[in-house]
Amino acid sequence: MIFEKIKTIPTSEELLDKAFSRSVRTMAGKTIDGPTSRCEANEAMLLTAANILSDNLSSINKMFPSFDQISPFYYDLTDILVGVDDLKKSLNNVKWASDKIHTMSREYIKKIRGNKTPDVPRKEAFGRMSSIIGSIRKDLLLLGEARNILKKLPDVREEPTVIVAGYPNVGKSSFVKSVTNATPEVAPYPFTTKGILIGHMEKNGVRYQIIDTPGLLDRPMSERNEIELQAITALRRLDAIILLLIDPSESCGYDINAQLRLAHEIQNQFAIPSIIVANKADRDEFKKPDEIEYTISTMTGEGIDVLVEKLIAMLPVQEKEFEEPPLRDGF
Ligand SMILES: Nc1nc2c(ncn2[C@@H]2O[C@H](COP(=O)(O)OP(=O)(O)O)[C@@H](O)[C@H]2O)c(=O)[nH]1
Ligand SMILES: [Mg+2]
Repeated sequence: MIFEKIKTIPTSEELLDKAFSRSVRTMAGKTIDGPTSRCEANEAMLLTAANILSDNLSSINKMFPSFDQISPFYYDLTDILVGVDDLKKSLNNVKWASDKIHTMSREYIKKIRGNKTPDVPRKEAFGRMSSIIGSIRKDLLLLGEARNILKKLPDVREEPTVIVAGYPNVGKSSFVKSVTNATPEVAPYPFTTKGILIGHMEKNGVRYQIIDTPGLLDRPMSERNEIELQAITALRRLDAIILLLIDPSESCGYDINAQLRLAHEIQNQFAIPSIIVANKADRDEFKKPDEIEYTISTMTGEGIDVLVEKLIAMLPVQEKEFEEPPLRDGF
C-alpha cells in the first residue's frame, strides 16, 4: 500500500528536542580548551543540530508519495479525507524548511570559524532554526494527522475489480468468500464502521479483486451524507464492474421491489458495466424476477462458476505482452 511506509511524523517540539539534545551530547566528555577548539566545538554543535533537522524534514517529504503519480482512487480518497492541496502545501513548506536550515547553517559556520566568541553566532543560528521549525508547526501537525488517516486505507490494487453491491444480508460477503481462495481480508475503511472485505481470485494467470463495501452500496443514495457520496465517487475511479446482488427469497428482510430499485439506482449512478444477479436460489421462497438472467446460491455453489465466467468477460481485458512464437528449425 502506497501510504504504508510513512512513519510517525514528529511535532516541531519533538524535532527541536531531538536536534538540540543530540547537539549538546556531541560535546559531552570533550575538554574544550583554547579558542580554536571552542570554535570547533560550536561548529560541531551547530552541524549536528542542523543536519538532524534538515535530514528529518527531508525524509518526511520523501515518505509521502507524489500525488501526481498515485492512482485516481487513492488520489480521490486523499482529497476527501485530508485535501490534496493542503497536503502538498505542507509538504512544500517542510521541504523549504529543510533547505533553509541547511543553507543557513553553512553561513553560520563561516561566522563561527575564527570568531573570538563563537557561541554568539552559534546561539543565533539555534534561534533561527527554532523559528524556522516553529513556522512549520502546523504543517507537521497536518502531515501527522494525514499519515494516521492514510495509513489505515485498505490495500486496493490496480487489478480488474468486481465491486459487490446490494442491501444488507443478500449474501455479498458470502459471495466474496465463495469465489476467493484465501480468507478475504477485512480492511478498515474510514467511511464505514464495518470496514471493507477484499478478496482475490486468480483465473488463467490473471488476478482479480472482489470487494464488498458494507455501508456504502447497500441502501438508497438519498440516505447518504456528503462524505459517503464522495467515498462512492472514489470507488468509481477503480477499473471495476459492479455485481448487484438481490435476494428474491426476501429472507434478507427487504422486499424484492426495493432491492431492484436500489440495483437500478446504482446502475444509473455508475457509468461502469454492471450486472444484477439473484442469490439464494436454494431457498423455497426464491422466485426469479423476469428481468434477471443469472441466479446463484453461495450456499450450494449453484451458478457460481457460470457467473464468474460472465464477470471475467465483462471486465476490461488485461493487456498481455505479445510474444512472437519462436521459429522452428529449418524455417
Ligand atoms: N440459503 C441461503 N442463504 C444464504 C446464501 N447466501 C448467503 N446466505 C445467508 O444470508 C445471510 C447474509 O449473508 P451475508 O453474506 O453476510 O450478506 P451481506 O450482508 O450482503 O454481506 C447469512 O446468514 C448467509 O449465510 C444462499 O445462497 N442461500
Ligand atoms: Mg457483508
